[in-house]
Amino acid sequence: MKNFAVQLLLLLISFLLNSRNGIEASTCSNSIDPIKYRIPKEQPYRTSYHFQPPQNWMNDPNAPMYYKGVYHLFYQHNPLAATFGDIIVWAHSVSYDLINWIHLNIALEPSGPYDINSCWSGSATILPGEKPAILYTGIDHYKNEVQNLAIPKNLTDAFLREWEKHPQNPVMTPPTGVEEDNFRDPSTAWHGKDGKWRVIVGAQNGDEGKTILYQSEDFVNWTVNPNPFFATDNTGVCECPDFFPVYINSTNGVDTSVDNSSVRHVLKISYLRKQHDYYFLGKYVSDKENFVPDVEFTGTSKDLRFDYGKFYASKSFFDYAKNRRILWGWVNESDSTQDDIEKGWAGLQTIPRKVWLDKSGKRLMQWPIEEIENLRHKQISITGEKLEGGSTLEISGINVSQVDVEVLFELPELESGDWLEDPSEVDPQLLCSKQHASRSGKIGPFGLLALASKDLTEETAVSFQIFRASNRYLCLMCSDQSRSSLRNDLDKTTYGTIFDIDPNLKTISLRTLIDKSIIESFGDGGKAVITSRVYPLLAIEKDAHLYVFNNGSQSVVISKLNAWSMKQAEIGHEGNINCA
Ligand code: DQQ
Repeated sequence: MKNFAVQLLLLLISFLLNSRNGIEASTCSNSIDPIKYRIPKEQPYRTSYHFQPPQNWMNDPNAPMYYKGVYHLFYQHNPLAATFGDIIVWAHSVSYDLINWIHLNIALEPSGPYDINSCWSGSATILPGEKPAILYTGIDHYKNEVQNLAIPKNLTDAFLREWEKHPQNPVMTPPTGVEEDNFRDPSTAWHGKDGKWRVIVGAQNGDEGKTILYQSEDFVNWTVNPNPFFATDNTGVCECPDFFPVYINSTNGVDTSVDNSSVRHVLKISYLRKQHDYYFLGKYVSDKENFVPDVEFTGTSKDLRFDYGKFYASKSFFDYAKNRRILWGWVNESDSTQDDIEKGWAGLQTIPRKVWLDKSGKRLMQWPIEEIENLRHKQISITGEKLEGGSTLEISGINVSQVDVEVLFELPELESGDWLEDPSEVDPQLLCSKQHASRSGKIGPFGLLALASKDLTEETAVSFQIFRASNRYLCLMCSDQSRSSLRNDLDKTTYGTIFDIDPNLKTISLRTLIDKSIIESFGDGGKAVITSRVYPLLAIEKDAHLYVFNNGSQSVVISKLNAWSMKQAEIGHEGNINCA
């Protein structure tokens, strides 16, 4: 009965959303026939407000864009199974607010010799005259990687449902010095001062990872630049490069083509060997057509990452409706392939994040988009509560298995923090995993115990610990999965990062978005982010608990805490992604 009501609601939503555009729902017209919808009934780990396909496998976010009032998200999808497959397609969903979605028909699927073995990742660019174009990687009939162009069939369709592949495909083939099976993931293009388009493509030659720059006047005929745009030794392939400007003095976003003295540039690389997304702040030297990072890649924990947890193949876009740059990232599962097959799905996207340059100019800041706050309903607040060393405080009265919690901790004198001899030698992930959050330091660890069972045999501790070193203070932020589940057959890697804090800091904030099996935590206003996947056995649904804790010997004060149960996002379906 309940299921029927939900289905009815989804149909109604889909109808209402479609009728806003005067468009009829399309039928199952694509040639790939997905298996019948078969998500099992019991789904304690399926999220309620994160983006997920109706079923089966999802990895990279592709070509996110805002176009004429509608947000688009395409994604790498195996329509046939909950595992990565031999044939990967571009699935497509649309939204008016980046939170509630309508799933549409598959947008790109193998069809020609240039993509017959899969349509891999790529990006969108909006060309003059408000014409979106997609560049994507095709796995061709030789299993080589080539770049292809697709444009919407009908620009008057607000959902841009159908895409036409260009007759000149492929528009880029592996150039000299690039391995034929390691040439992929074209970025969003930018327009140079000479009126030509530029785009970068990820590549590999032996151990060298690089991004290759192409130029074009018409977006169809592309010329390769002989020198790499950016290269790193001993890294292997650069996947999903993302290149964009950020304002020096504003949190607003800026269009990808802007290049003047008010901006700096960011290059993000997903290094396959590391399975992490690293970003570099630096200078775009347009006359040499290369990128010079402020700080070289070291391959250590000192390199800057968007997220120090599970997060990969991210992609940003400029949302000109709200003048902000938004970042999406793929969050893989931490359970087994067999679990994924049984669940009927695998892969999430993070809550879209606004990204901007920190005042220091040395790192990016990230924050969940404001629209997510529309899902907040029942609220619990605490102010001015002292947390003695060794104490915990339960946050109850709301549904804490899908919750948005913001805490501001008042700190004791930073001078009383633990001493760190040589911060440059610290591996924060190792430090977080060597000592469980139950260890006692001086200022911390303190933070949240998320998705915890009543008896605390299951808990994921998201914590801060303050350290002092000569002439500086630092905060270690950890997300400790070691006790996240009574199950042992899970990837329970503990994540961590360490960052400098202001010597006059009096308070530090932690915002955590918990949604069944994902915990996304934003430390110090978005300076450091850690995403974890957890699958508790006991701490599910009504049996999940949330605590604030302090294991430091010094007290901290909960200066302000607000936690909201989160409503379920509304998901509509149209097309064959959910038809059988
Ligand atoms: N995923 C895609 C590739 C990309 C990789 C294939 C990154 O295009 O390099 O699904 O996760």
